[in-house]
Amino acid sequence: MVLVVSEEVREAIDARRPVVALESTIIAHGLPRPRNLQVALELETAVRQEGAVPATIAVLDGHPCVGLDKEQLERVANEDGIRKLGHRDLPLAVASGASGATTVSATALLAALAGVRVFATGGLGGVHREWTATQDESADLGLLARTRITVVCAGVKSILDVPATLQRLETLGVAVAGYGTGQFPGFYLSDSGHPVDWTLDTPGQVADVMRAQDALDGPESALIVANPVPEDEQLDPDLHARVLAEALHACAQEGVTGQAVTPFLLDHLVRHTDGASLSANLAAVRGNVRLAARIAAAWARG
Ligand code: PSU
Ligand code: MN
Repeated sequence: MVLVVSEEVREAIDARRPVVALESTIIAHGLPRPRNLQVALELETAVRQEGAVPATIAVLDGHPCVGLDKEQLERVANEDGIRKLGHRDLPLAVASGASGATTVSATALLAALAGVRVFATGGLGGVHREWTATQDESADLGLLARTRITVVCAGVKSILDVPATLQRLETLGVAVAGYGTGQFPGFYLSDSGHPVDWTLDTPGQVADVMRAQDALDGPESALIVANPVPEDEQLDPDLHARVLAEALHACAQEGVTGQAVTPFLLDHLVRHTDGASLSANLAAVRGNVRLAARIAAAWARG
């Protein structure tokens, strides 16, 4: 097996103790330095406070690592030229000895291979606006359609076409439930304005759905637990609408495409909201990480 699983994570998996996978693209490409390293450490601490073991995932020198020590986290946060790796990039990075941060798609795949069932992130990738022209749909969606993982997120990034993304998830057969809400969350915003068909209210209920997924023995698809950022920590909706429109305009003007689109838009929002988008993003991720740890505990209790 090419995976390098840290001793702590390996022991927790073997003993069926709760483990939460964390992605690294948000650290390397989604948050500004030096805040990104503090956040990476803070998220790991939050998982531990809830009684679970954090397993941050990245590829270092061609090794897909599940569970990073502090030095490895520092590399992800600070190394210049660290790549952004979707799942399709993994064999290329492994064979060439490259280092890169893993997106939701690559993290979910590596977590599932390692035997980690619960994963927390900020917002999923999805269908971009103007997708009919650009064909830009995050590989996150296709991967979640064929990977048995539970991903806790604050919905999909609001820079995307949210209704088109929800439709794609339906078409792909990926289960989606709001956590404590009948509305799909809007990443920086508590409510995207679009409803969900299912609501779950406790970690135990989420674990029951995971067990039902396994019992049904259907396609190896994921479960998305959409957990809203608390309303008092969300980005002001008017500010969000205004700055997002500017960001999308700037992205088109500068001809940004492909993998660079998401980091460009997130960075634009941080700089033009005086950091308010960063605060909302962090509040969302923190809440997701804590909920994921509680779900992992309910799952481990069997
Ligand atoms: N959530 C965040 N910040 C991020 C991302 C998610 O709060 O930076 C990353 C995730 O790794 C996600 C990726 O998989 O953005 C999507 O990128 P793309 O649209 O290029 O697939
Ligand atoms: Mn994309």
